[in-house]
Amino acid sequence: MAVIIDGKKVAAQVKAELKEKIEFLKIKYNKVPGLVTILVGNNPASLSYVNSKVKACREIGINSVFEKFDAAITQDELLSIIKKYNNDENFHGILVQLPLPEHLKEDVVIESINPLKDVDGFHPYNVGNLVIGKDTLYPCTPYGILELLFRYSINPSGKHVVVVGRSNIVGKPIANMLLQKKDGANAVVTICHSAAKDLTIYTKQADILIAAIGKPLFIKEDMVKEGAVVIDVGINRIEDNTTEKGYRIVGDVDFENVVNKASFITPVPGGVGLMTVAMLLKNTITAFEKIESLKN
Ligand code: BQF
Repeated sequence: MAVIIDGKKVAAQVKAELKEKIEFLKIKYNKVPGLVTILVGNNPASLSYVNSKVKACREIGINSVFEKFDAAITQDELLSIIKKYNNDENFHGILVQLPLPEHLKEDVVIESINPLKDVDGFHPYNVGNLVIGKDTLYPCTPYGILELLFRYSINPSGKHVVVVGRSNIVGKPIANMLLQKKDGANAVVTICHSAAKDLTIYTKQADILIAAIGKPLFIKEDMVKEGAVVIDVGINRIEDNTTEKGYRIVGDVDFENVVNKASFITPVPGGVGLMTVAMLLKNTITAFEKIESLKN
């Protein structure tokens, strides 16, 4: 039976530390970090993510503003809102909740954010810095995975990490972060994805398996090496008539069976997702400190 990694506990711990840090920053700078979260449209999942981010900010003392726009907002209108916040000294983080409606160009919108305020770490400037191993604003979900490993004393150095999935939000950045010759990283990394003829060939070799493929319960027991660390990044809705809502959320890993084979495993919900939000708070504080330090 694996140790079940408690994302709720670790996220609460991180948030408590960040709250103290903000108390200190308040004394040092006589101001607090500010984050604006921009939501376009009415996607219910996005709305619930944004609400939990705003709530988490307020819990720890980040000044949080929520800007909600109709799905019909034009690209130019959205860009001018971002420009306003790029130039507003009270805001150190700008988060545009993804996905955006079809008519808005995600890449153009992301590139319009001041890279110093890009708390999602999606701007090509920050992506480039991540790849070459410079300190930067890291994408929140991969950053949260590294934090979970660290807090459970799981040292990736010299281990074989297999990442299943190649998204710009999870797969590519986590692979690059774990590859760096740094404390908390220094792994041998394989990235594989849905086009593989037989994914099991790869997944079976993982000391640390990161599932970010977006398919419910895809990683089965026979795809996992005995004693592997299994990190489940998936958030999938599957039909379940026994629940009130008619669905439930499951990960990319067949938890019920894989739990018997792994040494550590993250649950869904209650695993990586909560760390995503905690690391957004951390990035907002990092952006604040960087921006303030540039003023001297
Ligand atoms: C949990 C996200 C896909 C697309 C856009 C806790 C979150 C999720 C799950 C959360 C996510 C996923 C977020 C749990 C933010 C993570 O207990 O399992 C928290 O709020 N997330 C997002 O903002 O945009 C997404 C996934």
